[in-house]
Amino acid sequence: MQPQVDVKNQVADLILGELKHNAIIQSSYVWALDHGIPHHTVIGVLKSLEAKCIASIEQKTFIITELTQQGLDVLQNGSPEALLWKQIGNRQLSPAECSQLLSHMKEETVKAIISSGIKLNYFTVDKSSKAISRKNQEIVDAIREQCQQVSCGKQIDKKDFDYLKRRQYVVQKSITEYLIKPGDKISEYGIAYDTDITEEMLRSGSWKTANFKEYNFLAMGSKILGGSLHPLLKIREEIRMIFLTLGFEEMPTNQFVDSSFWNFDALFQPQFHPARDLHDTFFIEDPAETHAHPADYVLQVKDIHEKGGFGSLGYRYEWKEKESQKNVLRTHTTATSIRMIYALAQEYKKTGKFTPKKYFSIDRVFRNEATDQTHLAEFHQCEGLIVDYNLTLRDLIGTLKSYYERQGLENLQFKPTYNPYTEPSMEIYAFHPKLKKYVEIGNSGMFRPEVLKPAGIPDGVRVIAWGLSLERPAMIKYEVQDIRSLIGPEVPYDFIRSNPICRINK
Ligand code: FB9
Repeated sequence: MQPQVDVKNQVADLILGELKHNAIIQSSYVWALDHGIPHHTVIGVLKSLEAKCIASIEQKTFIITELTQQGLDVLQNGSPEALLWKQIGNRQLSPAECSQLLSHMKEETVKAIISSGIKLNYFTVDKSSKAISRKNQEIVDAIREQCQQVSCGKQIDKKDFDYLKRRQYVVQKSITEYLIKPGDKISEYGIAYDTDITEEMLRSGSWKTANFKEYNFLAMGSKILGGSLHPLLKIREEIRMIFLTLGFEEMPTNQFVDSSFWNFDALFQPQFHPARDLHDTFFIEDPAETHAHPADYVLQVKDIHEKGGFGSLGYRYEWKEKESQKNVLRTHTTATSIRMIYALAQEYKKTGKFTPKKYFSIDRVFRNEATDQTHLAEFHQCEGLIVDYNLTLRDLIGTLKSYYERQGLENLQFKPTYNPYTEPSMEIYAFHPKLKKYVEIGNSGMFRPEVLKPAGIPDGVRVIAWGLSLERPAMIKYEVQDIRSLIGPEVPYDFIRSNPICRINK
């Protein structure tokens, strides 16, 4: 194994040799690929050459698209739909037999593959027996062909590309690279200077002919680096202070895994809602289920979904307790909000006294979404809620004005929207002075009786709530275009070290 110093010197020699002839290297990333040297090694050498003014570098960012391991499997073996089509042959198989053929996959995944294969005209389903068979004796594996095109760097239709991203066959990465030019002192590279006068030099007198590097009185001392707060943590502290100043109590949200009961069912989100699908939610394999839910609450929730009540018609479908027991990575901190609301109702049941409350939470939530410039599979949700008697939409709007003005946002505009657990629901907009345009700054609503009544909240008590993220304000505040330059393994250290303190209302 060659010592690191030798490798770095060799890389430096190669780079400077090229600079002395071509005067510029456009892309450190391409140069590293052409020379078979890890890009991070080249960057390390460039930083060292830049510090000595031997090279001058300019940072650039670009996006590359690659196949994931699943995408490479599809490229090698074909899409799951095409594999199932091959294995079915001329038989008619039940969904359970198809699951056996794809036994390494989860039941939900096989279901999704069958439905996708039907859409692609690979399969046909017998209406009475539900048996699955081939629709055509020949098929074109379109998903595999699209993966092939992506792997060759070819553009494909955006709709197809987004579908490959949703299936997690392709991933886009933001690459930070450097344009390299000769530095002011490139001519000094390679000259061996004596930098210290040693005892041996003084005794032997060799100091008289030594080649000392001239003393640079203007040299800055090496930067003393202390710790730096990540911009998200700065924004989080600002938002936390706003809630605390407004008299809100922080909820205990340190629970990333929750049951579907708390994350969806107790919030009146029907079990057939697409957001509960595998493509939108991360399901936990182990432990896969939670069974400890309050029995009477489960019955109340079952009833409200199936038959309605309290003036609601419900969704009139067969609600399955098994579905509510599946563990998920929570998709919103509202899973904790409903737990807090339920606890208040339990306290009321015990004491006959209801205590109004103001709660907030700021914590990570997870959604099985394709990542792109503005979305990751996880983000931070900030949520505020007030539980009190006779709250109205006017109280919600007034509370939102009090909250957002502390974020420097005024003249709020509201647009009706839909949330399964609130009615009415409103998207919130404000004119952003820096961006000079209206920006969506959150979502809000009044909790429905179908959520509050099964939880045991007494008549007359209502809940108003709203939510926003940390990432969006942080991206606007720190002028970040790509969210992957704000969070994740590709965030440059300098970005974290150099960003200013955060005054969220400035
Ligand atoms: O944060 C968002 N926008 C925002 C917020 C502050 C801000 O400050 C600037 C410095 C001045 C700027 C922008 N949004 C919510 C709106 C959009 O960015 C949206 O496209 C993305 N949303 C996220 C969810 O996306 C999957 C932001 C996130 C979000 C959305 C809704 C809620 C929470 C977070 C909620 C809720 C809710 C509703 C009713 C009851 C309880 C909770």
